[in-house]
Amino acid sequence: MEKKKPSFIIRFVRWVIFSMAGFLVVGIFISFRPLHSGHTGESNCQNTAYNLKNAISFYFTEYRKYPVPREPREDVQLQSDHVLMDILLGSDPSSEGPDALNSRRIAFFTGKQAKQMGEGKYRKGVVLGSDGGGELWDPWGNYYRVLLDTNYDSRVKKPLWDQLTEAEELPRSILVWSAGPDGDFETWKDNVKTW
Ligand SMILES: [Ca+2]
Ligand SMILES: [Ca+2]
Repeated sequence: MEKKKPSFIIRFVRWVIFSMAGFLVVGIFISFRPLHSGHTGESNCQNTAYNLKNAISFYFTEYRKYPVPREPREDVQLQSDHVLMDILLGSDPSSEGPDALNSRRIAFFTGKQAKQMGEGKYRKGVVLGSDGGGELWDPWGNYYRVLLDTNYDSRVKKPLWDQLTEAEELPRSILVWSAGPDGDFETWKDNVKTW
């Protein structure tokens, strides 16, 4: 006896069910696919480095100087620890005295809260203290480094690890960089920088 062919409706319903199952499998695969953490970390790091640079620019616009205790004769290198960040977060401990560096207590920098890494380290954001001061950490548990044109000649020495150009000086006023995923400032290929 000849086998009866399934009707068009049944074939259509089967086709719809198989297609939906296919989409479901693809959707599950995409949603559970691990994110490339290195890449997302680098773009977060780049954005944060520019935010820090902009915060220092806003500070300069407000106070017509850089956030350092005394005007040095040389350019000054800092890192995103309490010394710099307390000032930029509007919580400078000397804000009342004559040496105040942010007497208007303006928060020039705002950022997401950092995540704990253990051993006193944090990553990807700001750790606020009880006094409102804080520290800024990169996505791999290190501070950002900052070089400021505090002798006001509109240029800064290029960090030695940067081998992309032969120039010894850069026509910049503020440099911000991170050691990158390997946590080593000397290995320049993975470093994240604002110039
Ligand atoms: Ca300079
Ligand atoms: Ca590095």
